[in-house]
Amino acid sequence: MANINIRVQNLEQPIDVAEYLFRRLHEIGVRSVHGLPGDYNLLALDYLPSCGLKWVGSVNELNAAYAADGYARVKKMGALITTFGVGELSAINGIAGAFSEHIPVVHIVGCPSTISQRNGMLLHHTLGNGDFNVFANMSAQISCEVAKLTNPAEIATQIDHALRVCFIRSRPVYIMLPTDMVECKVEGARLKEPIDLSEPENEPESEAYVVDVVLKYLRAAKNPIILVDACAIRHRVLEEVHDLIEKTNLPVFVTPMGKGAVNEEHPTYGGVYAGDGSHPHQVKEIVESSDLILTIGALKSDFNTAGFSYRTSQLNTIDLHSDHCVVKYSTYPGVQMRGVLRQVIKKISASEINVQPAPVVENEVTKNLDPTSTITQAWFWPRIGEFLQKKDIVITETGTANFGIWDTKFPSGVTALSQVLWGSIGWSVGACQGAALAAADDNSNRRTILFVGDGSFQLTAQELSTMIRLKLKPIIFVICNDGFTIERFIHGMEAEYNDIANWDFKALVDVFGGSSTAKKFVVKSKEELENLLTDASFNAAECLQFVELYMPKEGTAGRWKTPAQKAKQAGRVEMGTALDVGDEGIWVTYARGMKGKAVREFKALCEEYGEKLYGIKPPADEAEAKSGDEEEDIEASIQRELDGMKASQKPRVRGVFSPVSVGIECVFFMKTMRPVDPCQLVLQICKDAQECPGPKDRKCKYINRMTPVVDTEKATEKGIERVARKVLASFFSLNEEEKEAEGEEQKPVEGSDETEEVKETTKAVEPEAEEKKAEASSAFTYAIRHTMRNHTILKSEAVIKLIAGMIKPEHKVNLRTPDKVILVEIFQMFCGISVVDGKEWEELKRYNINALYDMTGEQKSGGGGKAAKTE
Ligand SMILES: Cc1ncc(C[n+]2csc(CCOP(=O)(O)OP(=O)(O)O)c2C)c(N)n1
Ligand SMILES: [Mg+2]
Repeated sequence: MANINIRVQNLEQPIDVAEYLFRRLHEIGVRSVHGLPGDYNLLALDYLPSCGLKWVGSVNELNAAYAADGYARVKKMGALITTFGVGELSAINGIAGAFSEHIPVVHIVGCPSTISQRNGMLLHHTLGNGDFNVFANMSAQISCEVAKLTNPAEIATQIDHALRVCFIRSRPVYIMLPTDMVECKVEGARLKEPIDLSEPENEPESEAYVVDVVLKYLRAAKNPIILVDACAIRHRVLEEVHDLIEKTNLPVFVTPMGKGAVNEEHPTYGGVYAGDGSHPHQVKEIVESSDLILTIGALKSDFNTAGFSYRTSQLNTIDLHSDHCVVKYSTYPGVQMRGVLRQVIKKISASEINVQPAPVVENEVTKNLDPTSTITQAWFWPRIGEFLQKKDIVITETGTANFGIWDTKFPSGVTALSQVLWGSIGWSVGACQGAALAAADDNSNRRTILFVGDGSFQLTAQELSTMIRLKLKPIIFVICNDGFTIERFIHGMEAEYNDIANWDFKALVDVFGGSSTAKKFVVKSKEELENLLTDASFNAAECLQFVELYMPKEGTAGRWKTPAQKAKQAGRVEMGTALDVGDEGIWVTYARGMKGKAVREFKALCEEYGEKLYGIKPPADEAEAKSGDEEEDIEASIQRELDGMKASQKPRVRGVFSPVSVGIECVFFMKTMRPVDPCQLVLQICKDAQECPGPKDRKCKYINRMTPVVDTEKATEKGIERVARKVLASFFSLNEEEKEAEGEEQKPVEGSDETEEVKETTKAVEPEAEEKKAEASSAFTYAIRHTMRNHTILKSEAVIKLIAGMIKPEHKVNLRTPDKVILVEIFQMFCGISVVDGKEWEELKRYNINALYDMTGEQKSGGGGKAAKTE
């Protein structure tokens, strides 16, 4: 004590620790502090009002942490006070989210006195083991600074340092405030000096060097672009970003986490780049073909890149970060983006660089309008773009909302909040409270608009109570779609675990005390939504407005899929790697270099015909992928959805079509399962292709020839004989035993297939031989068409001989107009066989769908015309 008194006497202007801390927070811009009281923090809370801080009594610590996060995203910083152990651990998910997402939140934990700690007392809210550091140690992992305020002589410095680090690194800090330190004196005179939140300047030479390199590449590039990401927002370089855009006129794109970073009304704004999930769709091509992508504050997480579907090269990329820069493959540690950007802006002029136009971005409301009254995701998000006003604060929750918002073009000045990286559902409700409060604390009339899924809302619904209590006026859209739609798309479309309890959501407004102050709406159709969105008083947002908004459980009338999901499917082709004895299916050749697209389009085609011919409902998630096709006609998609609903009663058949990669270019095998008959399937696909009226009606673009096989065996003599015997038996009279073909020559015909490895030969017949067998003229004539890929053991001739030798001589070989064609596909050690109608096979361009689509009308109707292109 004596020590402390001596120390206090030396203080110019002694003030209490709590006051010092809170006045610093106030100085930085914090006006409201979230949290819950507890006996370890009560004393500190008494200081809040006199320091100009409002206390937000939250409903629980998790919500409080989310709210502090939302608050910090709108103001400079957020603050949260919890109590030791029980309170702080409830907040930890929210703080982890802030750490992950680079949000400056100060977490102050009221904890037992230093004396109790020193004596290891058995106190409430401890683990009973005398360890008072255990929770701080947990938080250390998710904080960029841990300040344990135990020595008054150091506390003021500790506080200033923690707050500075919090701001500069834009991440949470953890401050442990023991009860006996709250009233300890620290030097208040320090408060005369503003807290130093200035970023350290770059070392001038390194900065100048990086700037030179950046300028050199910018000037040399043919089609440079700017890509703005989350850390540009978090590390506060948006002013520089806008100056750069103004100065250069370069096309500028944002990532999903960068949404709201740039003025989307700026003429050079080109949309959202998220790899395969980009919007508008041209963005992908523009960004990926750019020879210089200047990324600012990149955060390339899975959802932010639509499942890592970026196809950009580091060789064409300059990455500017808050603490380093990367130019192509050279990293410059310690060089921060702000300094570099300022210099580049100063030194560059638009006339020195090549500026390509950016695509026009619009809210595509009309394009996504369909004739139903259902509110579809595809229509909703662009429509919201028209509803939004300048400077609105828009919060979207993990779920369909977070993806849907990619399609919303913002008016200028919109701040967008989302938790794309951490993705803890329920966050948005707390964040909405914090964001709305931040706007109110700024005395601004910015509207705060929340889009949250019904599932997520259930996690943190009580925060509505705080919003009502604080008289905040957010507009809350709860997207009611019977549960976890986004999860359904990932897995378990109909699974019980993706269902939720059926709440009367709007009734919560009354439950939480808003019956006289808040408005409630239920919106189930486009018309109702239109009426609401165009209602002047709704737009004025003068009180809390709660909208129950109904959308279909499966997303929409089959037309919408999250961009990330689309991207995931576009990028991923799940292929088996093994063929097996007994396999049935279709060998498919495709255009070189188009494997992914070819496999996807063929799978979709198979599923379409699987449904049409055999009533097989495609696996739910993949059915959706197909329905996400933008070109699909709306009525057809609605019809399919209705059919799907009817068919959902029937047991689902999964995996009827599974592509197998065989490791060689231009060919794969599509395994099929009963009841699918590969021959019938291919025949129908080809017949339809033959009827196809024009190029825009083509069902596929990358597929060439399809060869059905109805059984597979080992490609040994014995194996081939076994499979041939099984397959041929229904068409031909077969010799009892393996016999050599009589006097028939084999000769190669018509060159090779697309792959170099392929040798294709057809059995040819001498006219005399034909005559000799004339007595069996009523029996099918045949030809053998075989393809060998990566097989070195058997020779073509031997295979032909083997098969032909099994067929009784009454069946004549006929190369030109065979009744039946025996198709033999040998790949490595497997041999697959089928028998198809010779005339149809020829007419259908030997099942080359590409050739069929290329046929002229005349050719289709059997006329001469120019020869159709074959493989
Ligand atoms: C705390 C937490 N628990 C679980 C999840 C897994 N999860 C991610 S999205 C989601 C469903 C969201 O459903 P909803 O809010 O109804 O949105 P919808 O997709 O239906 O629009 C779930 C359960 C999560 N991200 N965070
Ligand atoms: Mg939902």
